[in-house]
Amino acid sequence: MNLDALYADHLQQLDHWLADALQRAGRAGCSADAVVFHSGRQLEYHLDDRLVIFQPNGHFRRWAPPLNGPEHVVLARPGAKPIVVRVRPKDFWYDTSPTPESHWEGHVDLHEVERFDQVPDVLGKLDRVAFFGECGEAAATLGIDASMIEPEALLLPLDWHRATKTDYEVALTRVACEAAAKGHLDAKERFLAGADERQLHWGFLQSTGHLEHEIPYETIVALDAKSAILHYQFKRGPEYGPGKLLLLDAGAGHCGYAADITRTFVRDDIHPVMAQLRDAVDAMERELVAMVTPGRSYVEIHLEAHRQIAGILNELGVLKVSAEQALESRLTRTFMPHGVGHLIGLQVHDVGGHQASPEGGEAPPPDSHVLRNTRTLEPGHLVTIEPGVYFIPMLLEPLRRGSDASSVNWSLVDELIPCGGVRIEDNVLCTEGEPDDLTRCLIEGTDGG
Ligand SMILES: [Mn+2]
Repeated sequence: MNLDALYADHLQQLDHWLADALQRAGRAGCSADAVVFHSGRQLEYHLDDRLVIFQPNGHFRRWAPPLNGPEHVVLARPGAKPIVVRVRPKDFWYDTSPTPESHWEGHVDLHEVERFDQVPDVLGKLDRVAFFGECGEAAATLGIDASMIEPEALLLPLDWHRATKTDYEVALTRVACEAAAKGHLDAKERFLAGADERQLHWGFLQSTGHLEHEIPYETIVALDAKSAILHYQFKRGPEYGPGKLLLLDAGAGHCGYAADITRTFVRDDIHPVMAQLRDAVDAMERELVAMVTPGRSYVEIHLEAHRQIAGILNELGVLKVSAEQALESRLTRTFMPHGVGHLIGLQVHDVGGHQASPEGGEAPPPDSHVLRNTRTLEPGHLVTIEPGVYFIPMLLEPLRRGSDASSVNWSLVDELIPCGGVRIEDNVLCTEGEPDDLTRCLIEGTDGG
């Protein structure tokens, strides 16, 4: 993998997308020739001198993914080499020593200053330049008018283009996926050996080689019934366990790019229907992954998940009505109340998923479904596919009391509620041909078995 060459191609592609975005913005009445991307400003906790964990914003990071830290800027102008100003303060409290030479540095016009107020000395006067970043003060220091901070006419096309990953971005994502997959493999062993949720979390960090603040999102480590809480945020210690089922939704990161993997593992003494459900969701997920092909609406994959879940719940005897009737009565929404997945990249839930076009326009999911991505798939789109089936008391209760109550086998449901739920999630690249599942092969070997 030659990151140096991939980065050079990446910059060319970003240049092309930036030119396109500036043209669209121009047609919408926003005249800019260039953009300054600011990584962000360091925050401290209120009335405290402790630093909030810093994360550069995605639009900045796309230009120089290995460059982390506050106050750095990229000045990007179509057709010109990007100018990067790295702000490296003189400091004896924190380590600001030079970073090792990296593959990207030779491809940009790189400058270094000690303070942000020296950045204008490098960039000069900035006319018709837009500013991207959350810090209006920084824009003012650069002499950029507030009206040019993230103008929507420019933000929307740049968000739109974020969905398509360059080969360089895919290469960085693969590194994140390898770390995350290792974490899942190790977690399976620890779970079967009886680890509790805290031990599973610590083990995951250790096997990915990540510190707590380096993972792209809070791990979801849920034993048994807690696996039916979609974003279960706590971790129980020895007071609970060993569990019979583990739902682990946990990822890793590399240069800002996220991997987002979910696996559900069961022990032999789990309720046999839950074990069958796990295998059925796993098989369904493979079929949904195969649907990640260019020209297909992502919504179609979501609706297919509901069709398949209706069939699975009927076959397992959870529902007493046909799959068709279950869909008709919207019963599957009780069991999969979330979307089938989302765009992924520099943000775990990446931007632009609900845009109808590069210029914007809302493309909401149909029929009040919850779904973070409604785009038509294109080669380069990187998405998650993550169907799930859960027994969530809060959602089951209205069904139990409602007019469709007789459609459900409640004695079986009551046996399954303590088991929680199942989710299987992989990260999938849409290509010109077959979809490229970046994660399943890492967890299960190339045979997929
Ligand atoms: Mn996800």
